[in-house]
Amino acid sequence: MKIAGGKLVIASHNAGKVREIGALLSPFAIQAVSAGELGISEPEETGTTFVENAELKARHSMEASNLPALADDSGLVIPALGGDPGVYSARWAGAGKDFSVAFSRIERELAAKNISGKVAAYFACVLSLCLPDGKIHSFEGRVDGTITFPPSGGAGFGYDPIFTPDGYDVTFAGMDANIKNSISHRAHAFEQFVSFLEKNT
Ligand code: ITT
Repeated sequence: MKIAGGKLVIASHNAGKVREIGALLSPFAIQAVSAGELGISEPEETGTTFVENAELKARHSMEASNLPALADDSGLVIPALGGDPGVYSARWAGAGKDFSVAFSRIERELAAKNISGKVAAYFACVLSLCLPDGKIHSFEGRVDGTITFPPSGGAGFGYDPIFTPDGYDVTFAGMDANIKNSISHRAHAFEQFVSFLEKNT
C-alpha cells in the first residue's frame, strides 16, 4: 500500500490506540507519526456518531500538518443500555480517564434494569483518512462479544478488561496484543483501509 510521501499522521491522543494503529501499520512502508508528537491539539468531539467524530479528528490533524491523517473514533456499544456508552465511551471515564468509574456505571445501569447473565456488546471503530486535498474516506469495523465482570487482564486499554470477544474465554485485556490486533473492531476497519489504499494509490 502507498501513501504519497510515505508519511501519515495518526490523529489520536489515546496512547492505547496509537500503539495498536502503529502495530497495524508496521508491515507497510509508511512513516507514522502521532498527533501528539507533532504537537497537534485535540479537537472537541462535537459529533453524535462515530463517523462524524472520526472525520472531524482526521480533518483537524490534516489541516494542522498538511499531511494525510488517519483518525479513529471508537467505543463500546451495549444494546441493552440503549447503545451506551457508545460514542460517549471516553466521556464515561471522566476527566481523569479512570475506566473503573465507567465499569461501575455500566454495572450499576445493568443492575437498575435487572439485566444479568450474558450481556451482549460490541466494540465499534471508524477509521477516517483525510488526504491533503481535503477528501475523506471512512472505514468501519466491529467485534461482537459479552460484558464480563469482574474486570480482568492487564493488557490493552480502556474497556478491554470487561469485554470478552465471541469465541474466546478471556477478555481483550487478558489476551496477547497480537491476537486482539487480529480480531478487533480496529483490525476490521484497518483491513478496509488497506484494501482502499491498494485500489486507489
Ligand atoms: P482520540 O479521540 O484522541 O483518538 P479518545 O480516547 O478520546 O482518543 P474516542 O473519543 O474514540 O477516543 O473514545 C473511544 C473510547 O472507547 C476510548 O477512550 C476507549 O476507552 C474506548 N475504546 C475504543 N477502542 C477500544 C479498545 O480497542 N479497547 C478498549 N477500549 C476501547
